Amino acid sequence: KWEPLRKVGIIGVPFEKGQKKYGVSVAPAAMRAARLVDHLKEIDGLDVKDYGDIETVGSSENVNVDNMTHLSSVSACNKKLSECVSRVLRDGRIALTIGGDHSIGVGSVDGHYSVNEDMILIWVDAHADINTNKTSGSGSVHGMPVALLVKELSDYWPYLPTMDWQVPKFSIKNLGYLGLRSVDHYERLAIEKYNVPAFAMEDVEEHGIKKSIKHILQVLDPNNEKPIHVSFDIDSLDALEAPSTGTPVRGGLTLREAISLMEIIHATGRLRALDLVEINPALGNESDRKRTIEAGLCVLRAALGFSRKGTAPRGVLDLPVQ
Ligand code: Z70
Ligand code: MN
Ligand code: MN
Repeated sequence: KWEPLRKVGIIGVPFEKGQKKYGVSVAPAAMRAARLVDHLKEIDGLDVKDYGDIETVGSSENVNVDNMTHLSSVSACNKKLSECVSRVLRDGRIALTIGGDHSIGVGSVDGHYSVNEDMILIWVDAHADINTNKTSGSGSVHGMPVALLVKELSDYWPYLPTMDWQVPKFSIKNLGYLGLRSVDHYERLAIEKYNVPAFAMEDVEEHGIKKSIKHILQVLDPNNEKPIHVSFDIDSLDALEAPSTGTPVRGGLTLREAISLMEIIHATGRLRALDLVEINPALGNESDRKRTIEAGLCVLRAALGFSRKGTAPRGVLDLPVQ
C-alpha cells in the first residue's frame, strides 16, 4: 500500500544557540558546498527541491527561564521551521531538515505533527535529549527537545515565555530511541516510566541493527500504517565515523549500521520527515570535517532510496549494442 515518496524538500537551519559551541550553524552551507542537492538528485527517480535556509537572525526577546539558555532564539527559529516543515509536507514532499543543533527537533516534529497527527518518531542519537530545565545539567536546549515535544511531560515544565505557539500534543507512546549511550539519570527514569522502546548500543550489540529498528517499528506501529519521522543526530555514529560534532561519544553506530537502518526506513515507504543535526564543520581538522559530512550524505542518501547494490536503468531491458 505504501510506496516510497519520490519527492524531497530540503530546509537548512543554520542555528546553534541550543548548545554552546560555535560552528553547528555552518552545517547547512557545508552540506550544500559538498553538493548535497546533486548527490540526492543522483538517486534514481528522486525529485529534489531546495527550500533554502530558515531565517535565524532577528530580534529575540530577553526571556529568563531558569537553566534554559537562549530560549527566545530557540523558540523564534523553531516557530519558523515548524511552518516550513508543514509547507514542504503539504507540497507532497519528504521534509529533509538540515541543522543546526538538535533543539531544532522541536520545530521539525511540531511541523510534521501539524500535518500528520498519527506520525511516529525515531530519535537516533547517543543522547536521549529528554531533559527538562529542572533535570538538565547543562541548560542547553539541544538536550531538551523531546521533553518539550511530548504531551506527557508538559506538567514538568514551568510556563515558557515565547513558546505559546508550541502546544505539546505528540504522545511519548509514539517515540522510539536508537543508538543511546550517554543518558542522564532522569532521562533514564523518563524512558522507563513511559516504557519508551529504547535501543541503546548494548541492545544494538545484542540484536543487530536490523532487528533493533524492526522491533521499534513493530512496537510503535504494528499495522505498518503510520508516517515516520527520523531525527538523526550525527553523534549517534561512532566518534571515529563522525568526529566533527559537539559531543562525540565513542562506541557508537558504524556508518554501515546507520546506512542499513536508513535502508530499512526507506523500504517502509512511510518516511515523511528526516532531520540531520549536530554536524559541526568548525570542529576537528579538514579530514574530520570531510569524513563527518560524507557520513551525513551517506545516511541521507540511504534514507532517500540510494541502493548500495546499484539500480538498472529504468525501463531498459538490454545493454546497448554497437
Ligand atoms: C546532556 C544535556 C547533548 C547532544 C549533548 C547532553 C545532551 N544530556 N545532546 N550533545 N547532541 O546537556 O542535556
Ligand atoms: Mn541530539
Ligand atoms: Mn546527541
